[in-house]
Amino acid sequence: MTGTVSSVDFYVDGQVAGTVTSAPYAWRWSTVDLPDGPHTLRAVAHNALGSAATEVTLQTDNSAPTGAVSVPAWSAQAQLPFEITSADAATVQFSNAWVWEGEALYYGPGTGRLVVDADALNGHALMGRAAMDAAGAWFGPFTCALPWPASYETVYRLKTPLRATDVALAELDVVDAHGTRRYTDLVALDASALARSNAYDEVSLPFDYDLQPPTCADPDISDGLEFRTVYLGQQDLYLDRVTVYSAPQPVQSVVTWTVSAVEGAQPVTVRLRDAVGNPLDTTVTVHLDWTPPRWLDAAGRTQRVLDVTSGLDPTSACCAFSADDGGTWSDWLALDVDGTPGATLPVQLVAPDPMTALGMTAGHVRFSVSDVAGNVATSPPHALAEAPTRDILLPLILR
Ligand SMILES: [Ca+2]
Ligand SMILES: [Ca+2]
Repeated sequence: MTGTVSSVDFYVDGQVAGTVTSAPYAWRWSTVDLPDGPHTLRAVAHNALGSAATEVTLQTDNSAPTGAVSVPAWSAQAQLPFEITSADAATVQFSNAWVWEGEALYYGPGTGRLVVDADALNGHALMGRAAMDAAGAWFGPFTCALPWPASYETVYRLKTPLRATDVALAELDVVDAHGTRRYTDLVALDASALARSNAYDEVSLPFDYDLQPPTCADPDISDGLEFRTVYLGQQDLYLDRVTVYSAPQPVQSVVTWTVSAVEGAQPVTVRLRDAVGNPLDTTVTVHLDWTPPRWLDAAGRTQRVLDVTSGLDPTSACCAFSADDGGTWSDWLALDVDGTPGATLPVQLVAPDPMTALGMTAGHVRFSVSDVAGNVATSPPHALAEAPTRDILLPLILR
């Protein structure tokens, strides 16, 4: 068709879904409210001479994948296996609780305010109001928590009242060193980039975090990573939270992931995505313990022991005897220990009489026990009987 295009009509399954009257005649189709399956999209361009149409058929899939994730109850290492069961997930991503609430980020004076919002995942958001709040930056958190070098995806959870085209909402970027080092372009966010009016949607910014230095060297200087939102003041905008995930990797039945090196319990969010990107988030609790059980007091054939993190595994308790002051040792002998696995209070181990158990005369005993995470502790040897104290006889002096 020749001549200047004056408008383009877009039809979804035969129904008018949008009209664009200015170049470049781009229209962003939100498929979120369509049922999964095939749909036709027809574009009709008009000019003074008439019209011309083009039509495509597209499959929509707005359903999250199904899947389940499990981790060992306890691990002695921060790198551990995640078992993933899913028929339709294509990729997997992890977030070691890398979540920053919008309402907890910094914002320039007058650029926004904290609001209660039932649509926000935690009930609170940072909001900029059109014509009331000034355009300006929402910034921070200056985090140094992300391991490097590694690739990530920053996910902004945003909402605006009206999914209109040609309404500039915000500009997003990822920076550190107070904005002097950039990890993404400045991404212009149009109101039509969100899938629905007045509902939260996610906007993703992938980035490569190649080098942390020279940032994060001085704990008194906040120069770590920022996930910035420049609010443009044209239309109301809500920021619920920013979540950082690892870059997508192919789903396998077992995927190894390194969690934060912190003993005890921590949440890890696992995001499965299907082939077109629909996400399913599952948060599992990972427990780390790399400290072996601690030996307390010992006397004769008894020894007390404690593990405060994962707790003791009583079935692992054993002892060994030595008849030559610790030069050589008997085989380990399993002990019968009362107590439930995971006990985090002191437990007393009692060795049997070495003559009864092994037919040997022994002078020393030592113990071994594991915690539930599998860390093994072996006690120092100690004498089975204290050397007899010599009675001291004092002369009785009569006067
Ligand atoms: Ca929030
Ligand atoms: Ca332990």
